[in-house]
Amino acid sequence: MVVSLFHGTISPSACSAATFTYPIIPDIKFLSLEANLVDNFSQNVPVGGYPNHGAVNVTGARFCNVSTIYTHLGGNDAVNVQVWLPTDTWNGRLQGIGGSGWTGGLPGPALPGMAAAISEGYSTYATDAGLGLSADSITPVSWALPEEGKPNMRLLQNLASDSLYEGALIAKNFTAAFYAKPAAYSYFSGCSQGGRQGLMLAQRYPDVFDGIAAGAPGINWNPFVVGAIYPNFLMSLYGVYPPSCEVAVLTAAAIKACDGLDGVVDGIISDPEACEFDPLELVGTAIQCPDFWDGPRRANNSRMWYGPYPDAVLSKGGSGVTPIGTTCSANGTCTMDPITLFQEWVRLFVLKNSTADTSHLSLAEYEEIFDAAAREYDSVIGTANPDLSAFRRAGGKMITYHGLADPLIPPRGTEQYYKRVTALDPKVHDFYRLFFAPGLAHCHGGPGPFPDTTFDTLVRWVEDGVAPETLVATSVGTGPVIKRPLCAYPLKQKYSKGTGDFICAVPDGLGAMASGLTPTPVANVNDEAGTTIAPRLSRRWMQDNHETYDDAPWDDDGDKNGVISHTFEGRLDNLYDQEEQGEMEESQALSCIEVAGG
Ligand SMILES: [Ca+2]
Repeated sequence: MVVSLFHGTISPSACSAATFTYPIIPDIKFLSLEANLVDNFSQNVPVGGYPNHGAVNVTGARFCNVSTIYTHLGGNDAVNVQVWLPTDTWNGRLQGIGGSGWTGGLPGPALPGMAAAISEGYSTYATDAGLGLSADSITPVSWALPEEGKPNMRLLQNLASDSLYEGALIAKNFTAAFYAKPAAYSYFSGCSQGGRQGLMLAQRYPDVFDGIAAGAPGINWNPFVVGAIYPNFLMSLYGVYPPSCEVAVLTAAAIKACDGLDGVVDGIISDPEACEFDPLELVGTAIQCPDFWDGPRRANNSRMWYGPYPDAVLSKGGSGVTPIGTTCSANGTCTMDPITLFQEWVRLFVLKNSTADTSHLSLAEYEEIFDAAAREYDSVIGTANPDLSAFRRAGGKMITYHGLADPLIPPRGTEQYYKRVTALDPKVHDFYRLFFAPGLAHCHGGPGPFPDTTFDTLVRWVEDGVAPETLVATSVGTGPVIKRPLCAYPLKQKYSKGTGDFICAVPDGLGAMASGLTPTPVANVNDEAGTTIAPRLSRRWMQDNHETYDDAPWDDDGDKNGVISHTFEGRLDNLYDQEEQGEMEESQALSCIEVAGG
């Protein structure tokens, strides 16, 4: 719980439409406003309901629910925004809650998060982006294609970007009116679609929020979405529809093969990059899973996008969100359950045809869809602009975490984006940090620890200037509680055999040289009792791994103690693995190597 920056209570009678005035936003016409006092409100918000936080039990909350509807001039849309304002416990801050799946926030996904936010004293808001209060989070079919051949670009643009700025302005305006004082700090919190919204805010509306928590972000929209139907494409291409038990066996075999690579067998692959499990050794040639893990490739074998890491659960999940979904009859015949969440993007937006059959594509057709999606929609919803300089200048801070066992949004896409941001701004860690979460599924779930401290860590960064070296994460579920610190990328979790501790270590190779982060080992918390063991120097890790200090060229601060005391000012940044990046970045990397050599 944060320190309150507002003291006093607001009379319930202030919860009246007369209290609020509309902000001036170009090209917008407000249609209605309602203010209703909600009293004695209770809700049990589980993990996942309040993005970037843990579970919260809301009891007896009182707040003013301000609902407004506006339209874009000539847009023929109706955007719903709800702003919730606690009457007695406002902490002086605003926390916007993002959406998930195909929704902007309202009606469903944001409501638990809003409830939890008011219980912690935040004023909060969410938008439906104009998609309608009955919009489905798994499919955009209710709004995407009102007329064959003509996707609803107004609503797509609302979802992609416009509603983010507008909703924030409305929420700030209503907050200031209700308390007769503007919010001292404004935050945005989301995961998945909500994570993408956070990145879009940083990229396009850089001065709206002081802090953004953007988990497992659906950025790189076109390659990731079209890439996500690749398993469906492969299944139909090869005519192989593996039952879920078969896929589960593959996943389990991959975990078994690679679990120990991080130094401890605990069911979690902390270093999936090192995992070279080959399922063909196990099951024969009919299974195409290695292609899927690798991600889609063109006919000439060049990479289109990334697949998930091998410990991602592919065969189970809700209807329409399972990467390798099949339904099998009693006689053993299996058919495909398409991953609706992403197939509809192809059908309704890329092909613009509500009856298009995407179940039997050739590789050439798949490539054309992939390229067409990028051509037409990257500028709308790509959310991959690496230039965050305006966000930095505005003083913003941002944290992204991403589960390494995410089956829906490949963490390697987020890593690639972060590398691209770093290439433009070697000191990105000053304002934007990325934390990978081993064993964590999409946003939450899975055996790996979940960083329920993300949002509060962000608040400390924004308000107290405490930049997070690690994110404390705790597993959720039925097994023993595992608590581990997640490491700021490019540092990696590494298990130290000598002590039984996980530390944040510089990965092999030159990648971390200019990270700007000190690879100070962090506490082990492998945790029955929650005991925290004192941090120790990374010297220890290096000794354990039989490396000499001379092998640590990044440790150039004079004492060769394995600790970077200052950064290289970014001159080595582009020595990252450039394999999958474009020509421009390769040439940048070459010039950087020359600088380093000189
Ligand atoms: Ca392990």
